Amino acid sequence: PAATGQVPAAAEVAEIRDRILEKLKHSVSKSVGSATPHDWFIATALSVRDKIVESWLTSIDTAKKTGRKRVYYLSLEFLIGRLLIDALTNMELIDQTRAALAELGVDLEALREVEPDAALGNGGLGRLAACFMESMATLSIAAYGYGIRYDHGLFRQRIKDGRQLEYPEDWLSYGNPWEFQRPELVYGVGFSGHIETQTLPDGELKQVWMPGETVQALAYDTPIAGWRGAHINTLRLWAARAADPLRLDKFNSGDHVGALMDQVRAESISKVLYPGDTSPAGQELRLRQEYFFASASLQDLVRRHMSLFGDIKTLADKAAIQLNDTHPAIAVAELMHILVDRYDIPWNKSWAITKATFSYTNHTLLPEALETWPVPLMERLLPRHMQIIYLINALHLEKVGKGPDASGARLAALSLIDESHGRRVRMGHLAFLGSHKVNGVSALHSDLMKTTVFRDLESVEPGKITNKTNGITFRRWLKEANPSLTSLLTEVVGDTLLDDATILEKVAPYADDSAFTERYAAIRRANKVALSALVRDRIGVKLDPDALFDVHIKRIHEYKRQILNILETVAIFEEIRAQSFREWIPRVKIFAGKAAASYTTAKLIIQLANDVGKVVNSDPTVRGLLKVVFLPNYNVSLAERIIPAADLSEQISTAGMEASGTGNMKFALNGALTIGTLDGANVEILEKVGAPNIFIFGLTADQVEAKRTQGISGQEAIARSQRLSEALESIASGVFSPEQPDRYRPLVDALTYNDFFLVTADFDSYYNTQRDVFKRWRDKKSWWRSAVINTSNMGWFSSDRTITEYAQEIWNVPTTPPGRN
Ligand code: 26R
Repeated sequence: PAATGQVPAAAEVAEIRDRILEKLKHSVSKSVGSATPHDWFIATALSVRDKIVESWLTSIDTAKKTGRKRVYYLSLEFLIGRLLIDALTNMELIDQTRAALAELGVDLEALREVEPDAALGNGGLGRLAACFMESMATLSIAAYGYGIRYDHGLFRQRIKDGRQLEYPEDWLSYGNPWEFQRPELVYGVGFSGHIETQTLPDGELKQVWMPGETVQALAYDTPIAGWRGAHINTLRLWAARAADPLRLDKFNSGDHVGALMDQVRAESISKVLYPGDTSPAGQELRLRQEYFFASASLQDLVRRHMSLFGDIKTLADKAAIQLNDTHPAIAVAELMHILVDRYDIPWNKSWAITKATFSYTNHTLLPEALETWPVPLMERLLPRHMQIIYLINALHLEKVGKGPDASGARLAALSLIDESHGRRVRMGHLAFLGSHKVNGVSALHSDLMKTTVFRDLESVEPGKITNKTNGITFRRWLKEANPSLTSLLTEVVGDTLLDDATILEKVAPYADDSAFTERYAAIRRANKVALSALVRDRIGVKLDPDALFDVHIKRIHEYKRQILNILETVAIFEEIRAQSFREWIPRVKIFAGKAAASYTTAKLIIQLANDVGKVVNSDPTVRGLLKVVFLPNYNVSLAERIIPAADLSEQISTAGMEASGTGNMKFALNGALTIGTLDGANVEILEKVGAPNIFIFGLTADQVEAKRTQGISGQEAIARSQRLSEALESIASGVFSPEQPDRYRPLVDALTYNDFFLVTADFDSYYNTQRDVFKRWRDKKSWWRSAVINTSNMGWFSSDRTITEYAQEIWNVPTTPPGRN
C-alpha cells in the first residue's frame, strides 16, 4: 500500500531510526546484522510505545486532577487484531517510521505481518469493544476497558480435506510488546464456601461470605491511543494465578504433580476464550471466568473511586459501568455485595447506586445465546450472590405484583428465575433490572427487544430501552486497511476527514466525476490484485482481478445463511455448464469465517463451501468464469485485506436475527455495494445510501415472524422454484462430494422439512437480486457511481458518533472531538 502523508522531515526520521536502533540493542538485545523481522517489530513497537506512554501518563494525570467521571467498559471479549500500524497511525508517526525503517533496509509492511493478532473475542461483539476503546480515547473520555487476558484467544482454523480443524492460538508465545504487567495490582477473588450471619452491635443482622477458595487476579495494562494521540486510555486485562503457586509440603513429599494442582485449577480461568458464539460447552468454567473478571474489575474501580473521592455513595456520579452483553452481568450482584456487605450501605440505597452506575447493551436475541445459570451451580459457586439475586427478585416481584395485570404468567416472565426447565438465573433480566439504561445495537434490533425478550420488563420501566446503532473506527477500517483510497478521499475533502467522518459527505459530488471514479476504480483493482496474490499464496487458487469479487466473511452460523449464498453459487454453476455459450459475468465468491467447534451444522457448511469450490474451480466448462474460495483462519487482519478488495458485500441474514452487523459498515465505507436483507443496521445503511445504491431482497422481519407461524417446511418454496430444487438435488446427490454422496443429506433435509432460517423462502428473491447485481456490474459507470455514494454516506457509522451518543445519553460524560488542537 502507498504511503499516505507528505515527505517526513529528515531530522524526525533520523531520530526515530536512532530510537528503534536503541530498542533493538538494549531491549531486544540484537544487532542490526542478526535481527529477524520479529526483532525489528518488537523494537519498532517499543519505540512507538514510549511515545504513547508519555501521553498516557498525562491523560491519567489530567483525569485525576479534574476529578472526571470515568467510564468502565466491561467485556469478556476484545477482538483487537494487530496494533503496530494502528499505534503508528494514531500517533501520526506512520510515514516517519516507514522512512526510518527504510533507511535501515527494513520494510514496515513486512513487520506488520509478523505481529500476531490479539484475538480475544469471537466476532462482532468483541470487535465492537475494540472499536469503542479506540473511539473513547479519540473523544478523550476517561475510560477503562476491563477484560480477561486469555493465554489462548480464538482458535486458529485450518482447513483439511475441506473440513475445519481447530488449533490453539499462541499469541503470547513471542511476548507482547504492548502490555505492562502490574505486579502490585493483585486482587483476591473468592469462590464457593459458606455464609455466616453476624449480629452487629445495633442488633442488625449481617451476612458474611467466607469463600472456600480464593484465586488471584493480576493486572496487565495495554495503552489504547486515540486519533492524533490526544488521549490514551487503559485496557486492563486480568490473568488468574493461584494464591499459593506451589504446595511445597506436597512437592517435598514427592507428589510433584499434586503440588501444582491448585495452580492449574486457578490458572485455567484465564487459559482460553470461551469458544462459543453460542455453544454450550464448559459451563462451570465459564461462570468462574465471568465472576473472576467482574469481581477483579469492581474491586479495582471501587479502590480507585475511594482513593480519589473517598465516599462510596458518590460512585454513580463518578463512574459509569457499561455491560457488554450479559457476560459481565454478575457484576450487578457483586456491586450489591460490595455496597451492602463491605460498606454497610442500606439495601435500598445500594440498589439505587447500582442502578445509577450500570447500563447494559444487548447484542443478540437468539434464544440459545441468552445466558442463564442453573440455580444449584450459582448456589455452590457464589452462595452470597445467589442470596442477593433472590432478594433483588423478591423486591422486584413484590413491586410488579401490585399492578393490575399481575397474572401468574406475567410474574413468571418478569422473574429473575426461569422455572420452565429447571431453575435458572436469567442474566439478561439481572442486567436489565440493575441498569438505568438498556440498549440495542441497531434501530430494528432495539425495537425487537421491546416486543420480544424484554417485552414484560419494558412495560415495567417504559423508556428504559434505547437504541445506539453500532459504528466502526475509520482509522482502522479506512486509513489503515485502505490507505490508497484514504489518500484519494483526503485529496478531495481535506485531511480532517479522520477527525470527523461525516466530512465524507463532501465526496458525494465526485460520484459523477469520471476522473475521480476512474481513480477510485483503479484503487479497488490494485486492492484486488493484492488480495489475489494472498489467495494464491494461501490456497493456491488463481483469481482474475477483473472479476466481480462477491464476499461473504463472518462467523459461520445458520442465521447468517452462508448456505443461501452457496445455493446461488451452485445454481449459477449449473447454468454456466448448461449454457456455456452465453455471456457470463466473471465472478469470484469469497468465503471466510470460523464455526464454533461444537456447532456441527456450521462445520458442515464450511465443508460444503470448500467442496463446491473444489468442483467448480476445476471444471473446464466453467473456464474461470466462476471461482469459489474459502480462505482459512478468518481474523481481523484478514478482514483488513479482504474488505478493501470487495465489490459486493453479502449481508443476507434472516431478517430479525442479525442484531446489527458491523462488517456491513466496513464494506460500504470501502465502497462495496451491499446485497442484503432488511436486517440489523442494513436498514439504516439503506436509509443513508438510498435504494438505488444497495441491493435489498427477501422477507422483512415481520414477514419472517408471520411465515414461521404458518410453518417452516421448505417443500412449497422448493416445488415452486426449479432452480432451487435442482441446486438442492445436485448437492444432495453428491455432485460436490462424490467420495461420500450423502454427506450433505442432513443440510438438504433440514432445508426441505425444517427451514427455520427461511433459506428456501428467500432463495428466488436472492437469486433475482444477484442478477440485478450482474446487470449493474455491466454498467461500470453506474456501478462506480453507487460505490462512491456508499463511501460518501458512511460517515454516520463512525464509532465516534456511537460513542458520543453513549456519552451523552447513557454515561453523562463530556466528549472532546478530535482535531489538531
Ligand atoms: C454466552 C455465549 C453463548 C455467547 C453468545 C453470543 C458468546 C458470544 C456471543 C456473541 C454475540 C453476543 C455477538 O457477537 N453478537 C453480535 O454483536 C455485534 C455487535 O453489536 C452485532 O453487530 C452482531 O449483529 C451480533 O451478532
